[in-house]
Amino acid sequence: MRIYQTNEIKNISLVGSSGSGKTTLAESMLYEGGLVKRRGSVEAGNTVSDYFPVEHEYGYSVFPAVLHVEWLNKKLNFIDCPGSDDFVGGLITSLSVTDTALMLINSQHGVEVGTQNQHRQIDKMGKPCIFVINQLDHEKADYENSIESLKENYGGKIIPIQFPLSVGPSFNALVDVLLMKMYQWKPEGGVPEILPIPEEYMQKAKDMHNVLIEAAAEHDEGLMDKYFSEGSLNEDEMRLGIRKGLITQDILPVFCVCAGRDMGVRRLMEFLGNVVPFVSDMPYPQTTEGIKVAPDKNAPTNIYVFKTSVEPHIGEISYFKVMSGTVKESDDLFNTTRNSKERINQLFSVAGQTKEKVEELVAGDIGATVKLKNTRTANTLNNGTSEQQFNFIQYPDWKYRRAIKAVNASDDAKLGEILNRMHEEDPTWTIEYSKELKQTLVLGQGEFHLKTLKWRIENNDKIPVSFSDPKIPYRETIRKAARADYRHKKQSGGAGQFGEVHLIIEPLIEGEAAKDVYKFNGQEFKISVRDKQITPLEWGGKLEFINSIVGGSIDARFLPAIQKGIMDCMEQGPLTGSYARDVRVIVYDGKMHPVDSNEISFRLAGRHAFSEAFKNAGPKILEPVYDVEITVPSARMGDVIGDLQGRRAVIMGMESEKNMEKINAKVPLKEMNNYSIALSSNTGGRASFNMKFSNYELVPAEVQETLLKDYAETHKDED
Ligand SMILES: Nc1nc2c(ncn2[C@@H]2O[C@H](COP(=O)(O)OP(=O)(O)OP(=O)(O)O)[C@@H](O)[C@H]2O)c(=O)[nH]1
Ligand SMILES: [Mg+2]
Repeated sequence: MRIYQTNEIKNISLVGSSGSGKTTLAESMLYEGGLVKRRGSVEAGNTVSDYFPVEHEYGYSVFPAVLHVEWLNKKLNFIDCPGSDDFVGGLITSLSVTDTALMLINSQHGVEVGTQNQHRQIDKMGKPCIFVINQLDHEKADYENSIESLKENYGGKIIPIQFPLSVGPSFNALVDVLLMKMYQWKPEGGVPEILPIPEEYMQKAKDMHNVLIEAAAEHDEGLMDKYFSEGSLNEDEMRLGIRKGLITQDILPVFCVCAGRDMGVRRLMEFLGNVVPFVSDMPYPQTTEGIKVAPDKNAPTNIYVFKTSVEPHIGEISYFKVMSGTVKESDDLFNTTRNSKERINQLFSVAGQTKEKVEELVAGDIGATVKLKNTRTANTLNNGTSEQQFNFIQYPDWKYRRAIKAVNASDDAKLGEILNRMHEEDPTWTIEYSKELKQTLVLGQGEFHLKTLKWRIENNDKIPVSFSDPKIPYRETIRKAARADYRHKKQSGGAGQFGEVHLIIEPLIEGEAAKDVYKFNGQEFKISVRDKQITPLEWGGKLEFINSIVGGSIDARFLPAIQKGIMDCMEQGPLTGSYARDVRVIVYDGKMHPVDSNEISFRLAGRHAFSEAFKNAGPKILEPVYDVEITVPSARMGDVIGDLQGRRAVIMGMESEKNMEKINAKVPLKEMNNYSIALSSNTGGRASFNMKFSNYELVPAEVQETLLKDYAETHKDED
């Protein structure tokens, strides 16, 4: 294969909501570029992009697929991203290493929630974006509505380059207002016939052409002058102007295709080859130390591994972008992220499952290598002349979590290793072993995201696993002050044990100090603070421990043991065994024995006194509450609110924007367990949400009752 130079390479992400036709378009582009002899289809499970068995089973893309075509003497690298919100990690990764987004719009729906979410991401990352209205042959295709919804969302930046002459099954022609030509296809698509624009469409075409020229002129002073003096621009000038507008994201051009029948695809590729920015046109990426790195093939070699995976027939494979310099076969590189050496044994240019060997790849190009020893996603490798590192991919927070375990306990250790590897493949699969819940949790973006993880483990690693509801990390606290004494005494055989502790506990409230006198059952207890320790707790909240012992009733050396005993109990709260938090403990009296008192006795006395006082101090269970933000089409708002109310949600606000409603709510974590599934079924998959931990709140009385009952039930045998 030819070696492409930096100024011959363009990197493009195929994005758009699920089912808009990215994989189908990729297939048509590869066919037109001569990379495949037959166009496969998603239905038949034989596309170049969707080559993982799990993708065939689901019938849609799960992993971003790296592809390339050679077109007009240029190398167009594509990454076909999965469209579903569940696989947003792949989208973010792909956008990070490409310069342009080709955003497909399903002409049946126009702009969808998925489109909006993805465009927000593109915008945040400052990437040029080209819209492509697809499926124009579909019975329900609606070009006008698609354009309207684009204008509604993105305003005057939307510049249509083409319009179809008819839509639906009869679709076979469009007018291109950049070239001012009509394109027409035979039923099999492919190479179009290029014709003059029919008279009846001429005025519309001219009007759109003028809008395009104005938009193109606006981004370059020279072009503006020319436009004012001559009233027009030639094709090359328009291309230059559009490229500048793309780079600054001021122009969002709109194309028309029918990917399924290979119509409009060649013209789109021509535009990509001629107009879309080269790697060197875009702002240079920065290293972790803020150094901008130009895509210069003569600079020191730096490659950034953006994806690692285990693939059918190949095994471990690492996909990378050459950030600077040139990488050659047999290069010895150094992984600066992990401080280890790597040898590049083979280099490939990739088209899905097909990997074509190449001798070298230059700055700006995307390729793959196999059998690296110790390299993971997001590592930088270089040739030892610099220590630069890149790390520009920021992954979103989780939205859906499940507890996972091996069906056969003997697989547990192996499962741990596999889960770590899965996280390295896709960092949006997060793994947590919770000591508190005694569960291994997998956190991800949605039900299908985690189902895919399960599918991979069961089918690739042959380990049956099961999912269950994750436990909720409840907390316990108290609502009022209480007092308790406890004497620990043991006198069997040799040395005895003796320790007695009198303590008061009360809720620890920020800014409220301990009182001088406490009253219980008419009796007064005077407090004189001799020592105070505030311990921030690992699980949130604090413990304040006050030594108010007078007259040496307990020796100071036993106080740490008492505090330890209290911590034992805080770690396993008396109500449900959950962590306790926000408590003040005042040890004001007790008794020692000159011989039998020791640390263990005071630790036990402290634990029991605390436990008893806790039970009398109006103990309450707290639950984690999350801030949830939901974006939903206005028409489905009622269902979504109704569902939220059934989840004990508190609605904090609503905002409407372009036929969409944004709802902010506080929802207990317990009620969010299957939220992504419910939201999807309430909105036909047209809504999205994100959630972030907010705070702990008291559970309602009836919930507390159920929790106490459940705990008593499961711990019956332990008493
Ligand atoms: N009628 C018609 N159907 C199309 C066209 N393009 C794609 N489709 C169909 O739309 C469905 C989805 O196409 P895909 O190519 O899998 O869509 P995608 O955007 O890759 O979807 P995800 O991988 O889920 O993000 C498939 O059934 C395709 O056959 C088209 O131009 N016309
Ligand atoms: Mg796809």
